[in-house]
Amino acid sequence: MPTTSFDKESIKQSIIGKVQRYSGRTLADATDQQIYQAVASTIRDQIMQKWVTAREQDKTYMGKRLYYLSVEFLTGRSLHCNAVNLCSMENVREALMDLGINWRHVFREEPEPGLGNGGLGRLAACFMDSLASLGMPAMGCTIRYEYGLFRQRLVDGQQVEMPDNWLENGNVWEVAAPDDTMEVRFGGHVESYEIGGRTNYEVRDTHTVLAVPYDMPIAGYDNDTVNTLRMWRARSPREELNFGAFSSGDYDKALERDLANIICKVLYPEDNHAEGKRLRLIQHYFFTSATLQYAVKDFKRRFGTRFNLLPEKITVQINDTHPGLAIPELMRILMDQEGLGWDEAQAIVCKTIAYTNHTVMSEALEKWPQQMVRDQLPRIYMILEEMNRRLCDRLWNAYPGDWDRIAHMAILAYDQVHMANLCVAMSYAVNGVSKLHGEILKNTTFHDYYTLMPEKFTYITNGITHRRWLMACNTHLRKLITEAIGDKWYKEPQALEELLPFADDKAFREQFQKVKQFNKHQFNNMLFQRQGMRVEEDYMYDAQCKRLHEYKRQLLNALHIHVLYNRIMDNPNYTMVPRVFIFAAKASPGYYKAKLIIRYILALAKLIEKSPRARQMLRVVFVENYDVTAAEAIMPATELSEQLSTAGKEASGTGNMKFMMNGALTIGTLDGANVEISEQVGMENIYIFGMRAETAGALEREGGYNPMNVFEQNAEIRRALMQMIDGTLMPESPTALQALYHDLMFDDRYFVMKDFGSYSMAQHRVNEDYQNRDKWLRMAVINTAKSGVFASDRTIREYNEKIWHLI
Ligand code: 26Q
Repeated sequence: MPTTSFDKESIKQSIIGKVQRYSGRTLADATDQQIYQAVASTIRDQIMQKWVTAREQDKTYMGKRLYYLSVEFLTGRSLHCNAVNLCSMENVREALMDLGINWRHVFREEPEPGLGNGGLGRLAACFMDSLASLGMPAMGCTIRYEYGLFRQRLVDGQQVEMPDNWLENGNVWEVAAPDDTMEVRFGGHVESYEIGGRTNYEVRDTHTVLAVPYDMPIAGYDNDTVNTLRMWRARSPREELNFGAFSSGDYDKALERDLANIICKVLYPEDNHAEGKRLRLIQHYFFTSATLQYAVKDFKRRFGTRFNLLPEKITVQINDTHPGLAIPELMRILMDQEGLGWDEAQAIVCKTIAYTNHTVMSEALEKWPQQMVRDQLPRIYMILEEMNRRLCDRLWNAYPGDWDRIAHMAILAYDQVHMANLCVAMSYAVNGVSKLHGEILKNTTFHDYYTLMPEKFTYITNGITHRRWLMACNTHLRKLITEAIGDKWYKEPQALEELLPFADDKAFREQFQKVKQFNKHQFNNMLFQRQGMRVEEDYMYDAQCKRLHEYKRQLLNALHIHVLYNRIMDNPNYTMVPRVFIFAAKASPGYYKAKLIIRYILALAKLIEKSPRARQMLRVVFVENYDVTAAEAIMPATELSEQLSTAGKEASGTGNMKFMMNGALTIGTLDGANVEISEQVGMENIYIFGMRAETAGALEREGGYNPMNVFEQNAEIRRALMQMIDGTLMPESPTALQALYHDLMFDDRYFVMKDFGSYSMAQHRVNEDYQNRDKWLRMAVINTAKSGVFASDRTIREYNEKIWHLI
């Protein structure tokens, strides 16, 4: 049973003592940051107690271990969730209260590690929480970026990027593990030599970089499991020598130092877009190689050189193709370092690595120029060539003469390395992240592979950890639910379904509403603290929070608000339920159109602010610097969740689940996990609109449609579009939005115009239903009650049953 020696009194003493020892201050003189450090390290002490025991047990553990490789882990702040998982939150809160300190003020001092872009990175973090909470032995592996995703500011109606120096005040949660340092080699050339009839390969004249692990403990909920999130940091193997090397003209050695200093510098800010940048390739290989070397070292510690056992004792899940070089890297280690032959090595690799796909957008499928891989990783490239040769032999037998198909399926083709083909061909499981996405992978993206090896393909619908996304971020709702149905749902989130009868209980609905009202107030506190702004708390809260991307169609939402504005201004009798439209989104710094959409939204917000009458019904707020912390304030306050992606494009979505769990209704397309949300709650408790995935896919393959018809037939759209370019929106730069106008009119590849009518009608139904308070609240309660299947505990159990077989 979990240790619970950290009662209120000992927590108080610990905080006072630490403030004194670390900061040389009394509590009364300490800053919030100093108090935060003391509280966090108190909680850390508690985790460390368990971690020590967990690591002792690890040493003798002979079962299977999971390595979850991801180039991003968007963990969010740790203090609150750690306190929740240790069941210490009440004690911490009361201890601080006794000391005259508001816990919220202390907790907000924690810097958020922005080590991810969006969905894929946040999913990895939710998985870590569920793995530990279900007691599964797992290690998350990633890069310790010095700078996380840029911080976003909005200046003069535009996004401005600032560096995210998240390590500025140190990181309480990490512990360096220099004993597990690995060497990762780049460049050089391959030499071969024969020994006893066998050809061996060695790479000479490489640039060597040290990979030093920094470990972050991941404590399970109310159990003794503490897993590790291992973040690799690059170091130069010859820090001292280098300066000398540089001045003496040994530039290769100097490069070695520079390489080490630059690898972990910054997270690439592109989401769902794969640019073939050399440094990115180096980042991917760096952490993948370090992880696999470590995994094999640990395997050997446990099982010696009985490598035939490897697939039984280790499983490697790669989060999209980014860590896909794990495949040739494991081959390299087994052959070049452990002396296995090709066939033996490949049989092991193909039973050890499993691949999750997160996108079907062609611009996000990872490809590398062959020359780049050959230059940076010559031995890995050789292995890829041989792998490709053998694969193409096999494909030739299956599809004799069908060159186009074979090239389409090959690892190496048209001077590029196709990471998705590598991962599909060489892994033992390929999964999509929602039911619809799984179908699209089988029928379209990987159709040819599916025909050849159907047994590999599966889907596992994403999930979110209900501990962060309900228990921690919405404390009042947590209490209300627990009063109604008890606390079984903490460990079995599907028990949330027991809330269903309460949807018909008027007193409960009113309580539910009161919690929402409180959360709207808390949202405003955050908004005021972050950007000095407040909005009405009695308006409906409607939110679209996610990365800015054309396929996610923030533009559809904005265009609709624009039309509403015109209706209000044109018709003195027009009324609607007053609404706050919340946007939060970062655009990749180089994504011109995404940035333009932000400008459009901000211009709309400004236009509305100028009209007292419009403001009585409409407010638009753009929450700056969307991050996990902002989401934790937005989700609980939201009543309507906007999930507008062009059908077939959003692999799953996970924000949709967070809103739903917190009692928001969804307005959305039948895309990604929205499909399953609609199945859970029933069509009467969700607002579905727009083209279906099949229709949209067919239309796309036909080469699109002519938006001009919509323009001609719909006077409201026509008016809004004209205002985009006539100076109504941005009098100071009337032509700025021209590119948006142009795409809507002539190149509407995401079907914004086509879906507008249907969206507008769905919004009309929302407006009607919201006025029936009982009806709306009933639907809201049903949404929370049905959200249990979208808890990541369910997702992780499914991965374990279908793919990992850990316990
Ligand atoms: C790859 C190579 C080079 C440069 C960039 C990239 C890159 C980086 C990030 C490619 C893709 C991503 C991120 C993808 C992502 O977040 N996908 C989302 O994954 C979620 C979790 O499964 C889904 O819910 C979302 O639907 C999906 O968009």
